[in-house]
Amino acid sequence: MLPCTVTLLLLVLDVLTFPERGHGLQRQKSDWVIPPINCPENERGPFPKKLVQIKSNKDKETKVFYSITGQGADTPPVGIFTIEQETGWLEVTKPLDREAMDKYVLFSHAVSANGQPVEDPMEIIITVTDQNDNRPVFTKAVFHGTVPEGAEPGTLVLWVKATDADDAVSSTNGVVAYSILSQTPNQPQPRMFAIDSSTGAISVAAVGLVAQAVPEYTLKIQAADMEGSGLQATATVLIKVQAEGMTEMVNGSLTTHVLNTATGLPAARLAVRLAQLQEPGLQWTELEQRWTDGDGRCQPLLAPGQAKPGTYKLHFETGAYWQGLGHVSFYPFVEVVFTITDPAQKLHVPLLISPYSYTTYRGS
Ligand SMILES: [Ca+2]
Ligand SMILES: [Ca+2]
Repeated sequence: MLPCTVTLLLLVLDVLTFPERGHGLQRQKSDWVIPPINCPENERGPFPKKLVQIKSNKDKETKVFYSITGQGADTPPVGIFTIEQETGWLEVTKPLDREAMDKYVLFSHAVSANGQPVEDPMEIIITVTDQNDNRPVFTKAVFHGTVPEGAEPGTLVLWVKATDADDAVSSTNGVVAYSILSQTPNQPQPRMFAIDSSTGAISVAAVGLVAQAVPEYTLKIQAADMEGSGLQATATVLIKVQAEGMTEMVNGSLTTHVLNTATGLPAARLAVRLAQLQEPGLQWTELEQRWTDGDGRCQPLLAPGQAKPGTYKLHFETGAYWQGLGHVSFYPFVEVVFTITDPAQKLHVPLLISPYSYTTYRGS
């Protein structure tokens, strides 16, 4: 004897049959699962192209006419899917674009010659399967970073990012892997920096960063989808090597300094990043990155005339700083969010830190 929770919906070959109404039993929705119909994007014609044949077993008793409603049928985008009313063949009429719409929910209907429904409407889900038709796109053509000279291997310099519109969940078409293609100059050795292939974090790979010898490195980097074996994009990374104690205190419209209150000394070699809240969608966009020098100061984060009214954020990598001194900090980082209303006014945002506290104030 069959258990009463038997799946009543059948997908045999290319035929999708309306679920039978239970013989006096109340049908429970959980009893039947509609298999999604897969349709690859960018299909070549000729169109219309058959996807699946919808069938009602009532066709043994009466002539059945089929129709569909829903997304892609009678609601926008209208007319992508049609059904042959007498045969029940569901067809796609044009190439699909998964990146525009990855799923369509339709209902199929079956009526007799006098227009009376002979079945309950059946939900049909069409899943658009991915093709690798988008290459990765770097969020910037040129990324800028700064590193203090003498920085130890492992020191984080900056992050790069590339996006890919393809499917990164059920395929690797949208999974980007990063690599460094070249470094100029190749001194003191060719691999001064390394990139994390999955996160895009660029860090110091070798000792020997000396500002006087090489004040700036140019890296050519690559992002490739399919985890590195697919379509490619390239970008440039400029990394300034900041000389020890050489920060010019030119007048800027936004400056900072960091003081270690546990020792009373300036906090040197602490990474500071400036971001601004920008449209679209009010996201934090990183503007600048600096390292504090031996005086706990860095080059102005905004040069005179560069400031615009808006909301800004200074991100201080205090956790890594304390870790470098052999301490554990309660705060993995410190972020100070502030508004600039008068761009002409000089703004100084100092930070005083210990492993267990921090203080900031508006200076000038
Ligand atoms: Ca892709
Ligand atoms: Ca695609």
